[in-house]
Amino acid sequence: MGIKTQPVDIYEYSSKDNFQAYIAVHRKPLIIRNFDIGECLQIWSTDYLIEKLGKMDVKVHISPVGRMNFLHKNFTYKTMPFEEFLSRTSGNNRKKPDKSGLRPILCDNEVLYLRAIGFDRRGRNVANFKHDFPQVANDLNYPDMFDENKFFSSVLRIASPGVQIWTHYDVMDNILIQVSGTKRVVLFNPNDAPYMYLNGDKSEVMNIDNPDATLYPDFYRAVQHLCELQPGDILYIPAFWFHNVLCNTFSIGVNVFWKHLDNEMYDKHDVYGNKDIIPAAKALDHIGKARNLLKTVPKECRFFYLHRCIADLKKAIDETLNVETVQVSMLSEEIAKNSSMLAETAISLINYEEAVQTSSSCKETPKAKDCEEETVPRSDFNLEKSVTLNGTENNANTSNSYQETFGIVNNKNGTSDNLNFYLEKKNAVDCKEPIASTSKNHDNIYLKGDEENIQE
Ligand SMILES: O=C(O)CCC(=O)C(=O)O
Repeated sequence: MGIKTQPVDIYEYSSKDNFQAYIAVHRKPLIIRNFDIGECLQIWSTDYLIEKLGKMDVKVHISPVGRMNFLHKNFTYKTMPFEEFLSRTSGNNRKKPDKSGLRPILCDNEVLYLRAIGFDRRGRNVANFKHDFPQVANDLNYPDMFDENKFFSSVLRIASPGVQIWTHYDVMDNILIQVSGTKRVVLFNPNDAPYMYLNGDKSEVMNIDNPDATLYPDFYRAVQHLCELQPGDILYIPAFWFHNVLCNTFSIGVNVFWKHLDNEMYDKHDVYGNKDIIPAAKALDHIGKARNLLKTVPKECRFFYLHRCIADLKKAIDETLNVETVQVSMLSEEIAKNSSMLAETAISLINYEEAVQTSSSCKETPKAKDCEEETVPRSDFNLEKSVTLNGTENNANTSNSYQETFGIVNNKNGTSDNLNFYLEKKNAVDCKEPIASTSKNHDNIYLKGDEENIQE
């Protein structure tokens, strides 16, 4: 199973209007190489920055390993003078105290990372590079790409070689301006969210180059949009695109966020540009509440109501896609991905673990009798109606087996290798292995439930 990659496109910047018109249609990452970002390219040496900013205090991440992990916090924060931070960062990997006499804080191979925060005394720490670092602010230019009243923040980022920032999304459009050093950026389309193993706005997959195929099999389905930023490059990162950044060298950059949606969409307390937009945050909260509420419902009707929730969400997807019924032959990749997202929601809603356990117990006990008692397939899974499914039916001629395999076919190659998910219904009487099993991971989901619906 290989990782799928695609290079990020180069974009010739000409004007704000052209850029805005382009991204309104395309909404994909772009690299701009034809813009002069200013004197910083030549003059931002460590000596220069220490001279200008040396006495300021900065709060930095320190970690014993390059691959920083926000979910399992393998780093700590420390406030230190900018001068000390820069000496430690640029002279990384020292085994002994360097010429400035600094000893490692955590370990010999520690890495440091500055993600500047604002110095606002009211606690609204939205970073504003021009305001927070006036001594060097005029050294940097960036293109006029958005209306001024849409500006949200600009963030100075300085990293030791080897720092890798976990895969996450932001809710605002932004540009990442590379001033010094090089970094690899890997981006993922928001439509690949079903494969990202999300925990809030972050992916649980830390090693994106060699993801654990047992823990994260679906991660291989995501396309990695790749680029390597050189000094002077500007990367446009559309809101909701996941990104993972690996600093190949000591690296200095600045990024600028702007509100591409209406102002009232954004959480007023968001200082990092990563709080989910207000209606979506509320919706997610409601889903969490729905899950908890339905835990209090007796089991025999819990599935019924969980499925009703799913049916409602499914309607929302249909409305969004503006399709009532989609023929397999017409199914676009995008729709397939959205449907897969729905499947993910569904799976979490129906108590995934229990479903999988039941599924494996069925496989391990292939005797009809055992399975009859233990497992009755979920048969009223409404997701199947969210798309017109590629179904094979095998019930009429066989006395005791009934199975449908539903899938979403990638229209591009027409194969079932790219099935995003599939569901199976199986007659409880016959617990043989599935007749067709094409999806590697999206498991045969059997739930305890009523048998009547099997005979559709
Ligand atoms: O370049 C970096 O240091 C990280 C950039 C990033 O994570 C972001 O733009 O959200």
